[in-house]
Amino acid sequence: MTIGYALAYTNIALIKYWGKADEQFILPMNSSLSLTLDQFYTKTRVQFDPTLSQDTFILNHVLQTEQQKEKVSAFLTLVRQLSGCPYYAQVVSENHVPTAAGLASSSSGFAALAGACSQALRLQLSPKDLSRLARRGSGSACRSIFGGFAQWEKGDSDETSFAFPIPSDGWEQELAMLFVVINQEEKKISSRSGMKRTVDTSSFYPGWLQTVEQDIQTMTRAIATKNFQLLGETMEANGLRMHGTTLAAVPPFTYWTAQSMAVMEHVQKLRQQGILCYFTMDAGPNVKILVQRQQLQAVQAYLQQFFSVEQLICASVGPGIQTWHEKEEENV
Ligand code: 2P0
Repeated sequence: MTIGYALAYTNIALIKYWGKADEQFILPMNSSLSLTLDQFYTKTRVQFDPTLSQDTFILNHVLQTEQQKEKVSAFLTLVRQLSGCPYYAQVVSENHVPTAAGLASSSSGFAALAGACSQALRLQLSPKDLSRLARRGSGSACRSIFGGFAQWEKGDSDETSFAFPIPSDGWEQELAMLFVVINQEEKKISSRSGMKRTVDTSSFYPGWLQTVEQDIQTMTRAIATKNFQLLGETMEANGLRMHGTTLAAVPPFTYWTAQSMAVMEHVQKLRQQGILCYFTMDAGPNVKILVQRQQLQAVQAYLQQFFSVEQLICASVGPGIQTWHEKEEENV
């Protein structure tokens, strides 16, 4: 059987995906918009094999337990249903992302898994259909099929919910994202359960839905006109609103820590000094700062007063998914 490979990069949402309209198909409540980065990626090898009696998943050289491979097995079951291939698979992944630290490993992980499966089974999917498939593993993964800016149009069905690239004429190369890594531990409330609790119980959630599609339009305009200030202000406000919804969930929760808030204050101080930079956060305490490359050094120098060099990871814009296959000896 053919061996499929894929390499996919993580993306960070500038306009967040927060809430599912359909949990089985992973259809989101709102559209989202992201930037794919070059520093964190997943490389995955998949081989469907008639001699296997179960799926196996090796992540960073460690064989995963039943519980650890649950989402991957569910995804492989879906691929078997869609393709008609009856065989179990061996999945080997190298994750160059601090796993589950809020640095979006599921986006690159499931994009790479979808890409490697499609190569292993020679599915010859279009980028749109690969995006739809990746979405079934993890919502944010549908955006990691593309480099640069990507928008996930929420759609209202499996066919109409997928990501597409937003051309920006190379402007994205002038941007950088600085990660302030506060905590690399597994997050206490996964994004999946956090967003579900928020949709089900937060009285602030309707406010989120009222404003997010407007944020997408503003962000699209900021990209089209290369307006960094508008892009940054819209990103920061959208992220704050997403995190606001968790405070009204029942029971309430937050991904912020005192250190996250300290970073937000640093960003505000930098802006007061005339350095344009903006923050966003995902389902964890780490803070990501968007800045134009010409001001990156100034932001780094400032933050190095408070954080170690290891805590400050700088990323540039990254490419879309790469996939390929290798034909094995036909001995089965
Ligand atoms: C995002 N997040 O747009 C948002 C912002 C976290 C906060 O997508 O349940 O791992 O697998 O579809 O994609 C993280 O959630 O969730 C995420 P599932 P996913 O990046």
